[in-house]
Amino acid sequence: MKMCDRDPSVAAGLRACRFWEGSERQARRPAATGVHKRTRGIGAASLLALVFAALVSGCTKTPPASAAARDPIEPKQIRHAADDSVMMVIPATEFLLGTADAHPDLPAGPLVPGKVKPTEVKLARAWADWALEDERPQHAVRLKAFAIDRYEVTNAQYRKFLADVVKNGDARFAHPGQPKGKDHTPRYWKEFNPLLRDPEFTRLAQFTPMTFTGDHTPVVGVDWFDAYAYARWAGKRLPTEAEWELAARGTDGRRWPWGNDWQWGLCNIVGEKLGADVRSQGREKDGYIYPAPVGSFPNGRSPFGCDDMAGNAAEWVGDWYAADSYQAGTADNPPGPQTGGERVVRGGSSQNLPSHVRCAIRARREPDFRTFVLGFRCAKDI
Ligand SMILES: [Ca+2]
Repeated sequence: MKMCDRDPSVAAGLRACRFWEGSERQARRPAATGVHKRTRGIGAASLLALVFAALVSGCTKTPPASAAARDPIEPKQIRHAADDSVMMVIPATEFLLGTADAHPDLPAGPLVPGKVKPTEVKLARAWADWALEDERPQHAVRLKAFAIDRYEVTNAQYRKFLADVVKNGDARFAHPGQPKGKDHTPRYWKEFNPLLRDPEFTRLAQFTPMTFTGDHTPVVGVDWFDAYAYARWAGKRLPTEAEWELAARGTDGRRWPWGNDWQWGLCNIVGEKLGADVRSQGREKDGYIYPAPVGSFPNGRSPFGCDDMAGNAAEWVGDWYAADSYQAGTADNPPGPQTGGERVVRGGSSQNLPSHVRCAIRARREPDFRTFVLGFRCAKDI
């Protein structure tokens, strides 16, 4: 699918959006709503947003106090033996869910002459509007105490789950809506380096056998049913969307896990220059083109001590997605919509831009969608 135009000035970056979109699934999506129809525009505008964000980073309005000063949370961790994981304890609290800013990533400011075309600025601003619609209204939410994985679930952890369900079946853990005959093997454990068969990605790929199977990198290529079953197997559950956001940003409403100001090198996202040659030469500021070992960015840790809440693997959460689910404003332990066609995905990935790894941004995918940027972490009641 040619979802991006051939403008050579943006083509390389647009490939990142295609990674995320998953062309084979895109064509099978249900009848588009007004929100869905705009999906194709994300990629083009995402590149432009990055370019623009980089250009205006020097004029972003900085919040009055440092995030750390306003959010003195003392992270507390526990161990969960069933899947040998570390979990962070999130005490019962109230916080503001969603976004109040009109253009948090594209503040008004002087453009650099000759660097950004007027049409690109327009696209970037339109994209920002789209991205924030479903994050409003920002509203107070109260959550009971819970624990959430410090890290994304790794391949090593997932291997133990897979060995068990291959041997003993998954009947104890499967979601009732799971397709019959479901195979929980991650897509890229079986289908190594599929992108190399696509000439458009040849220079980008550079996968090794460890890219998607390394013990310490997040398991990706898993769908929502895989994530659900793993969580049940481990004696956990998927976090709700609200829980995930609290764990990512704490209680002070910060944009990214470390604070309100964008900084390169605090998480694994797409490269700052977005050129195929730049990517293939490994000159990304964060050091990774694809998934990084979990916990590789300690300075980007969340106030509650969770790692990789911005970027690396994007993460399934438990909720169905609805663009207007914040309108209801459920105040106590919001469970999300009762039904839907897509599940919420949080945190953005190694192929996303700064705006797309904000704590409040809401992505979504069909529950049987698998892509090499999408994994998960688990939560549990305490
Ligand atoms: Ca992540």
